[in-house]
This record gives sequence, C-alpha cells and structure tokens, in this order.
Amino acid sequence: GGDDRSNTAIITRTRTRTKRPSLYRVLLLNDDYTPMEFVVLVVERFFNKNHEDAYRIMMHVHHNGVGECGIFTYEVAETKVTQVMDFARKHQHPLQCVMEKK
Ligand code: NFA
Repeated sequence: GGDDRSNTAIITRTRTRTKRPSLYRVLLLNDDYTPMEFVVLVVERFFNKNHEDAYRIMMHVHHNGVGECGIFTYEVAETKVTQVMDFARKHQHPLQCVMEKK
C-alpha cells in the first residue's frame, strides 16, 4: 500500500550473530605452606566438587605445581579467583588462585 512509498511499513531484519563467550580456566598453584585439607575445602566449597574429586585436584596441584578447578566465563572466573584469594587470606594461607584464557 502507500506504506512502502512513505517507508513506514519497511522492516529491515538484521541477522543476529550469536557469539559464544570466551572461556577461562581457573587454576590453583602449589605452595609449601597451605595445608592439604584447606585446599580440599577450597575446591569443595568454591568449585562445587565432591570430596573425592577435590582431593584428586589438590594432589594434582601438589605434585604438578598447578591444576585446573573449572572453566568459566570471564566474570564467573574472576569471582572464583576473588573468593578463593579472600578466603585464603582470611585464614592466613599463601594459596594462590589465577585465571587464564583457554
Ligand atoms: N603443598 C602443600 C603441602 O604440602 C599442599 C598444597 C596443595 C598447597 C595444593 C597448595 C595447593 N602442605
């Protein structure tokens, strides 16, 4: 109808480009002082692992120097790192938690 000539009825549909978010590994680093049971507790509490998986991750870090606790989007990974670092500091343990782009 007259809508086309006056433009009011023309709907331009742009293609929706869905981008998958970048993912980040959250890692624990070994040190000589943090008690093993504290690391297990951290992995259980902040990474929602059962005791067996948490123990396995702790021993992996203990033997290899570094180990992965989970893979998250940027903001979630950042939150995990902050939570773990705050918890370790509160208990006066030198445990380090870092994130790296996958
Ligand atoms: N290496 C620590 C110890 O022998 C345990 C530990 C494991 C610390 C994993 C940090 C990370 N008490």
